[in-house]
Amino acid sequence: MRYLGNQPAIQIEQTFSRNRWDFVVPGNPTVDVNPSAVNCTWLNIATGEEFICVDNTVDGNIWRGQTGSTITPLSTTSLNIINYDASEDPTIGWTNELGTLKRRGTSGAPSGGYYFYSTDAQTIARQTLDISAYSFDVDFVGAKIALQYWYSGYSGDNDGSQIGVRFRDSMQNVFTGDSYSLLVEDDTNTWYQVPEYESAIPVGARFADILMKLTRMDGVDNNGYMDDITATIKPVS
Ligand SMILES: [Ca+2]
Ligand SMILES: [Ca+2]
Ligand SMILES: [Ca+2]
Repeated sequence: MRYLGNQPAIQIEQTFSRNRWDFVVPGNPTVDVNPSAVNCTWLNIATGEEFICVDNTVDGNIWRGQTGSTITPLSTTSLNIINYDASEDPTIGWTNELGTLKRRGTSGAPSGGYYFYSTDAQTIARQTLDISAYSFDVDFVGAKIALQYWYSGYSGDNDGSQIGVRFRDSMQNVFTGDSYSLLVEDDTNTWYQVPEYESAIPVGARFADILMKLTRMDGVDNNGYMDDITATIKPVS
């Protein structure tokens, strides 16, 4: 490259004039930039993409990029977990990773006629959810997954249950380890809903493995009863 006088400096001055953009940053805007007015502009100097603020609601501002991308507050979205078909068959939608997931009928289940249990020392069953629809939020804004379920147990033992998650990339390659909620168990033959177990979704994640984990501590049956598992995508706040 040849440098003639101060031409390169002038060129940079003209290209990245701060009179033209309100924000000049090597990255995309986020929903908590909180510009003073709509129509504030943003230049991502890493990609060259320009953005304009179309809504400056505090911590919920919306930006539109020149390539059509939109940075907007992620609304909470429930994912479809296939665990309650008409028969609540544990072989539908779930893949055993350890042991064998089974069902047991009871009038006391939180919903339907059955809940999950097993007869193994430990059972882990997986259901893989496609979260690629949230890739923009996952990669540029920040998103988390919240898992919840109902649990119960047998009064004569300490068997318990956990809900977990691991993430996969676009090729379904696993690229994070498993993480689980704390083990819970019941001695009153009552059904309780666990608090939501939240996990940040790492950049690049396109699939989430939802993991049911039942652990036997006593007896022959694995009485870490589980039912009504839900998964929700939420914005990181
Ligand atoms: Ca049920
Ligand atoms: Ca118990
Ligand atoms: Ca048991």
